Amino acid sequence: TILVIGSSGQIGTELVEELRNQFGNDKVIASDIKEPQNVQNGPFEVLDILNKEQLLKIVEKHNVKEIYLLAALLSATAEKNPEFAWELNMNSLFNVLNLAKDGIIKKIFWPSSIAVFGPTTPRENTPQYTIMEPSTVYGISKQAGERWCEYYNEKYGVDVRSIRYPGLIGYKSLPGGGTTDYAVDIFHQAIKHQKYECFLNKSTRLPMMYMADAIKATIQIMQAPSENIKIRSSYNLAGISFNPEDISSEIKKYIPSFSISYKEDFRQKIADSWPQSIDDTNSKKDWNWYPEYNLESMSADMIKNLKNIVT
Ligand code: VAH
Repeated sequence: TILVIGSSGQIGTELVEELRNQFGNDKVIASDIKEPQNVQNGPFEVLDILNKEQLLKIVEKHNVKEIYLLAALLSATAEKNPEFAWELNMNSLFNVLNLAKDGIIKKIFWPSSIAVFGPTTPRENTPQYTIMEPSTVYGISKQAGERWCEYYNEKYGVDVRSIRYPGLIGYKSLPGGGTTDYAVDIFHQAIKHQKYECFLNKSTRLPMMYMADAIKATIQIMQAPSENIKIRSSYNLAGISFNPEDISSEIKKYIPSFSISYKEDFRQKIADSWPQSIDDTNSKKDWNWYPEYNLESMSADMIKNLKNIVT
């Protein structure tokens, strides 16, 4: 059985759906800190990931062998609450890693992020191995988490797998508290109001990815034979790189009256500390990763689907 922690979040929502398609509704336990709003088509448990006893109870009750740990504070929210971000992002990981160390579960997925990189990292085609001096609390927690994943793998043989996600864009769920959130919100506002005020300036180019690709990568890395997963910190993963101006021209193809304006806030500084594009050669080589969506096909799919949802 698989347990998804943080199942109501941006990634969790789509991941639970896809895992249930592939493995069956009853094989995937969704869990989050609160009871979900929408109807669930499979088992759900309320879980505060900082509560070890509650976690163990759920794992034993459902005979969970695999955990996807998606509960975290994202970059922007973490800057507003650094201490809690550190507590949540780190202790959630320890709680799950320790279950594997004790032999109770067999496999872990833990998401890292391009936020592990910082202002001193080469920004174009950022390599797998490079300078990493993250300047955000979120980035520091992801960087530390990567070191711990590798450590638990080396020391205790824990089978933990991880991806450094870029900004993720999807129509089924909303991001909560990240710096790349604009790239989802812009589609919603374009369809609703034909205009968008962007909190990043027009030339802020960042690595992004369509959610379908991200979910594919996540399940693919978890399905790969263990010996193929040579990197036990976290894999670079690349999709699309664009700035607000690029995406706004793309949206104008479908919504000609769309207009974008710019008003930078504190998130500009976070974005400026991150890479613009990523080299993901190792993911391609080790577990056959390839992305399917580019800016054009991603935007077309977002608009087609969101038009039916957003009114
Ligand atoms: C954030 N979406 O903006 C996240 C992400 C690439 C950054 O990890 O915080």
